[in-house]
Amino acid sequence: MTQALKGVRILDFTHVQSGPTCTQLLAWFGADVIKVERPGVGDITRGQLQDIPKVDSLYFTMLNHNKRSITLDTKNPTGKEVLTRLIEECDVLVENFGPGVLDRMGFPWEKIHAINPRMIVASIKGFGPGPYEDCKVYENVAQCTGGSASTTGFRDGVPLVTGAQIGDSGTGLHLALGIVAALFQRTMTGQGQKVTCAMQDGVLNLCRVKLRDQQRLDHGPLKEYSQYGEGVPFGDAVPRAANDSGGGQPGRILKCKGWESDPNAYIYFITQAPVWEPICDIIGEPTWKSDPDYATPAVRLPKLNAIFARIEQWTMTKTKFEAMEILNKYDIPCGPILSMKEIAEDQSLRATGTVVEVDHPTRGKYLSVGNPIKLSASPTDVVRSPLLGEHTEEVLRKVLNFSDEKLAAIKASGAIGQAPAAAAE
Ligand code: CAO
Repeated sequence: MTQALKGVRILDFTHVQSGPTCTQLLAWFGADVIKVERPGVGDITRGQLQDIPKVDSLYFTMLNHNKRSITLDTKNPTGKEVLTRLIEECDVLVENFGPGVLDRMGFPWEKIHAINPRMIVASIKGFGPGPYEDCKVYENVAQCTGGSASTTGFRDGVPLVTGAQIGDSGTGLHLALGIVAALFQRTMTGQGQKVTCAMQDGVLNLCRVKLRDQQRLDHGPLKEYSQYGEGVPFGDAVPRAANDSGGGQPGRILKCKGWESDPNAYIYFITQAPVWEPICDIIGEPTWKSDPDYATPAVRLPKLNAIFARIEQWTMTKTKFEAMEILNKYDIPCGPILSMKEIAEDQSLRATGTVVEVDHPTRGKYLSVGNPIKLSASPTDVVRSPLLGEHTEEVLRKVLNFSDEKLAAIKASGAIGQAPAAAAE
């Protein structure tokens, strides 16, 4: 079986998290991803958050599977020649450098387009054109500027960032879609194009329901938010709504049996209108089915706190898994709060390849997230991340067809640094 992006060659100038997320996805769909790293240094994450001395960090390995690594100093004149040849041979250049870096390197879009008119140049920046376009950005900055932080947390507390990396991995995912769209368009036009995605824009795209609520505020209070039932007036901006679903189907995180000692003994419970009657039966309030004060979604909205408190009396008598099993029999949408430990041990996630065990020559075995997007005719086999410069010679010989003499001259120029680390497999 072949893979969806087989034959597509990616020149990968990404680093840290946002860009590598994108190119890892492309590699998982079968693209040949050639990651370019600075000789002797590499992606900064190789050495960050190291849990084992001198071994590529999990931060790096978990974002760079299925890629090849070459070392190349693109500020070195010979390095620029090699880069020019790589641009000729590749289909897509992906980068998430700080603003202006590619231009300073001597490879603005116009030049790349002139070298290879079919090349797609895909970039992540913190902000799009405007007052902040020159700013460097990391995950939490994007969460704050994209609307997520102001709407996350408790009403009386400070804004909160979320553990889901919506700024980095979220934007990488957006960029990957832009790249495949541009590749598809190229099949008809024969031309490359620029693909850009700003982290602020990516986060906002994921926070669109809050922009929806911002506009609904102009027409009255947000009745799905618990503060409505509490009689707390709304201000002029969407408030933080804690664990309220805030949507058409009210939901909350509720305690389950064992919550006193287990920080994750909770369940998310949604009171979807079509299953209101079974909910009433299960929690022991059958009269709520016909009681005009409870029978319709609209009359329940001001009483959400009291309703969820009553449901919680029931969930506290069950473990989160028992509650899930009972509720699902009646199609009541709910989900246990799963810890990372529980997810790591979940055999069904292993079976689907969503969680994979990978072997690495210097690290040994570790767990990673596999491809969350499953294509029936393009399976993903997760391959360990490359060592720094592991494929430099291989790429220069086989992709660029450089001779021994040419390779020796490049080595002598210092453009590819020291001899690449050998894989001890
Ligand atoms: N050879 C020679 N030089 C190289 C090179 C190579 N192979 N690869 C990179 N470099 C140089 C660049 O030319 C640049 O040098 P100059 O500043 O002199 O032009 C430098 O290394 C990289 O600069 P940078 O601004 O990208 O890196 P940084 O560590 O200062 O900033 C970051 C990191 C992430 C804040 C910045 O890249 C950024 O804002 N990126 C866009 C937004 C983004 O993706 N953020 C998410 C990161 S994940 O949390």
